[in-house]
Amino acid sequence: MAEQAAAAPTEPDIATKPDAAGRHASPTLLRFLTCGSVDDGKSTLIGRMLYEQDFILDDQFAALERDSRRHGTDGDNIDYALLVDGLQSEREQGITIDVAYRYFSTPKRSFVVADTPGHEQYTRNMATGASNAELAVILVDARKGLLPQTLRHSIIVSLLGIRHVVLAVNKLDLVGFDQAVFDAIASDFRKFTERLTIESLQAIPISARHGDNVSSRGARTPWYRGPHLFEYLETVDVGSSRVTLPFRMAVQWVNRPNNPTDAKLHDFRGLSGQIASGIVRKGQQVAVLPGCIKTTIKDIWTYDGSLDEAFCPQSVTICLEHDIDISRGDMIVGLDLLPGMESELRARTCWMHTRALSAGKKYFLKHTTHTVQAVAYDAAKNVTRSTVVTVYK
Ligand SMILES: Nc1nc2c(ncn2[C@@H]2O[C@H](COP(=O)(O)OP(=O)(O)OP(=O)(O)O)[C@@H](O)[C@H]2O)c(=O)[nH]1
Ligand SMILES: [Mg+2]
Repeated sequence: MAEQAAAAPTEPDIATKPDAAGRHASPTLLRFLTCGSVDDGKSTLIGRMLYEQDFILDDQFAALERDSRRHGTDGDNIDYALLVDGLQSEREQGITIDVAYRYFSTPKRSFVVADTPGHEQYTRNMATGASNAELAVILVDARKGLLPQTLRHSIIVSLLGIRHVVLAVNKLDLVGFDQAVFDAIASDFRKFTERLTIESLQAIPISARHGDNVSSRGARTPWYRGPHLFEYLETVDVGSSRVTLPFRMAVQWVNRPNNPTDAKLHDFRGLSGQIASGIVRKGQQVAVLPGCIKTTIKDIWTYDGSLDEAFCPQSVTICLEHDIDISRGDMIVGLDLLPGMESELRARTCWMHTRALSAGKKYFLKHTTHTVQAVAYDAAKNVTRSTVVTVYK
């Protein structure tokens, strides 16, 4: 192993920039989704939030007024769902089909929200929207309570590792802002989630159409003393538990600018990726898996320059003391608690295909930034639906 000779670059463009999905190094970024059963008011809620926080430009609002007259479901009033339901067939049917992503920032936090469809037929689109989120806003129509699709979405949320949930009990205007209705739904939901892995749950009574408890406290729910939805989303802590875990970062890209006109950039070799858990510091000893080669962190770069330390979920470019052979999919880990490495694993899966996972079949398995071939087999014939997947590198 040769020592890396190059000096660190000073140009900011060497470090990770926000990607196409808006992910960047800001620790205040919150990625969340809205989900729940069909027509619970998910799109209306997102549209209302964007409107109330002044994220709608004048010309967008004029288009919204026009579209509401044409496609709206609220008489002559503004139909806020049309801000997210942009597809022709979505507008014709008044439902969401595809996931719509919206990006917005307040002085306290940046948000990426995925508005997902409630219709059972589009459950896989909901799971796609959930796959990158840290928090789920699960909506419930106060008149209907928990429906099978509410529970299905809640299970998917938990399966995909989302640990923070807001239960938004919506359309309270249609039940006279009755506290008893809210309390009963919140209590049913708490009971249901005892079986799921959820770290924080906040129930909020709202009316997405009229704005109660969305961006300000609703006068019509004096019995509710908790935060309104926006206040909660701006302050909820979703990252801390992963920060306390051992350091793990899958290499997404070996960053070699090979810029012949700049001596500093010419020999630069950094490893870019998003920190999945823990904290990493300059001078820290790490191992690179799967070879378990030990080395030291020489430098940590972000778009804003060099850092002494970085933590999850920041996206960074790491330089190592030693010039180790590393490629996309390798993992840089702290030495304190090395992850186990297995070629066989047992997993609880969220299966999207109409044909079930079947023993003996070969599949592609995506492991962090790496795709490998795997074969499924029955772990024990007497255990129904239990399948083990063997992974080949
Ligand atoms: N009265 C009342 N109506 C609401 C409220 N929120 C939403 N609605 C209405 O409920 C209907 C469905 O709203 P959407 O926002 O499209 O529901 P959704 O959950 O996005 O629906 P899918 O994406 O198709 O699952 C629309 O007519 C809304 O105007 C509310 O708080 N009160
Ligand atoms: Mg919708």
